[in-house]
Amino acid sequence: MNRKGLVISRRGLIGGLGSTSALMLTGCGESQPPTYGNILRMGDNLTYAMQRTLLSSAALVREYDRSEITSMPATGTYDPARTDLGNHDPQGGRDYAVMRKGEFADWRLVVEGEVERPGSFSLADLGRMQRRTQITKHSCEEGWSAIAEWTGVPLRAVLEAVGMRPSARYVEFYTFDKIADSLDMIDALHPQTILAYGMNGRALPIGHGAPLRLRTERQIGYKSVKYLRRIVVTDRFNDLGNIKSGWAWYNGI
Ligand SMILES: Nc1nc2c(c(=O)[nH]1)N[C@H]1C(S)=C(S)[C@@H](COP(=O)(O)O)O[C@H]1N2
Ligand SMILES: [Mo]
Repeated sequence: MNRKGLVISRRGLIGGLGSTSALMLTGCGESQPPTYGNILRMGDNLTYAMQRTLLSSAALVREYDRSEITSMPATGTYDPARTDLGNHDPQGGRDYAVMRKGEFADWRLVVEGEVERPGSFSLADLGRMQRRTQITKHSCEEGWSAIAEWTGVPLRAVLEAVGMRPSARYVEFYTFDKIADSLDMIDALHPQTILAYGMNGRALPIGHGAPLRLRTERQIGYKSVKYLRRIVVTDRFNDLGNIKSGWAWYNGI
């Protein structure tokens, strides 16, 4: 479904429920995204308020059957070591090349910030934690979508392992390319938000974000950040670049 269709159908829904303002008030704690007030990001306001008000924060996206899995292109950065792709980061690219050579045995996911026990996790560490497999549809802002099976550890389990402080409000994701992004706690703790190390029953391929990527199933494709290396829990919202470049911080589907 395209964004326009989505907005129209939600308007229709609101009309059916009565007054928009009454509806907004019921969800007031969560009705404004952190980008509120940025005129370029007024769309965030609308979609965030609508989704947070109309959907329960625990609502699951649809999961599919194995038989419905489709092919999926590897897009954006599909190899952080390649210097000719968008979002290339020279140091990240070099680090990535070294770790890939060692089949990611030396790769660690660093988790720090507003947590009691900052630390790092190897792939083996993550593999020993709670595991979730889900077959979901990925929708890219460029208009394509694909269905794939993802296996990984719920982000919630990793955050619980390091012990979030009461001040924790956002989770930031840093990668081997220039991409960085963040989630609020509603999406970070959602049961289908996982750190995936497997795709379609095999190790996550390089093109799709090896060794570890985020799956943010309730938002558009670019929020499923690939090539993770560091997670920072913060007590405030930071614009990590996407908003400055004109991409919505919140883009629910
Ligand atoms: N680190 C990183 N993550 C990224 C991107 C990227 O270029 N770099 N592209 C995003 C976009 S726009 C999409 S649609 C998906 C594509 O995932 P895929 O390559 O597995 O299809 O990854 C997202 N995550
Ligand atoms: Mo995308």
